[in-house]
Amino acid sequence: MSETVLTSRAGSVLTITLNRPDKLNAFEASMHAALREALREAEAAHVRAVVITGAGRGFCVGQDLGEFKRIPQIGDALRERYHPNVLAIRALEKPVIAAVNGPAAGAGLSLACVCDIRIAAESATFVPAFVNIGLVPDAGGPYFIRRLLGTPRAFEWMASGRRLSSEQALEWGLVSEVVEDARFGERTAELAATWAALPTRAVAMTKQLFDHAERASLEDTLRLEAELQAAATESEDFGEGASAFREKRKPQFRGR
Ligand code: LHQ
Repeated sequence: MSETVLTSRAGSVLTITLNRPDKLNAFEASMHAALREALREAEAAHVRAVVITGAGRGFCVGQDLGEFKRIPQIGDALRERYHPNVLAIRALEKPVIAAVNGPAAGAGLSLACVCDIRIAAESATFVPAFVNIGLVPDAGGPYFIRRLLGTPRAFEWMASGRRLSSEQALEWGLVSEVVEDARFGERTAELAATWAALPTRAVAMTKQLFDHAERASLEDTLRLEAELQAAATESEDFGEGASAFREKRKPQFRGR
């Protein structure tokens, strides 16, 4: 694994750390393949929750602007480098938590918004950045930021490029929680462990249902809901959940 992306595991939680701290973890070519490899590692059955975070004081500030001029075809760079990881995060059958420890800008902001859950350190900032250099949002941002905020707010923010504080991000529902910087690592680990203890297949199928509902009719959503509920009832975790309810005890889910 390239050292621009690190992975570490604690119990059932895999943490993926973007690791170019002197550039606030801006994306350069090799990082995409390394992130793809880390996301493959996350597919293992023993991984039940994934955290994506940044090394040092940044989360990720998007495309490395130093490398930008050496990219011959921007469209191809998006299609070949960025898009596969957007799709891999959505296809991952477990919750993916963006632990936004510092500035999230451009495609780094998009990356946070592609994830299932966002938690922010108090000092984190959210910067659309694209328009500030005459570009349009990319790397999944238009889809996921609009989905999170609704069109009027998403458009006003993305097209004006202004920096959002963690407090404003919480107020807007862009993040679910803001934590003081000193406690951020500890709280992220605690939150990830909570997600990892849930019935992973039910969480994954909920993710699938919600993604599907974005672009499907009511009839199609009802069809998929019935199909996935039938699959959920066959999971070991459903057996455990139902038994634990009857026996008035806390369920011990195993993610299968
Ligand atoms: C950086 C970067 C950076 C390199 C900070 N690159 N070094 C486009 C085209 C192609 C394909 C795919 O996608 C895209 C989409 C994009 O992602 S376009 C948007 C690219 N990102 C930006 O435009 C963000 C630019 N950065 C900033 O506006 C600021 O750095 C923010 C507001 C994020 C943080 O500000 P500060 O906390 O004040 O930090 P800083 O500006 O002092 O940055 C620290 C260092 O990181 C600094 O290097 P230095 O050697 O001077 O210490 C920056 O040059 C470097 N850095 N962003 N994207």
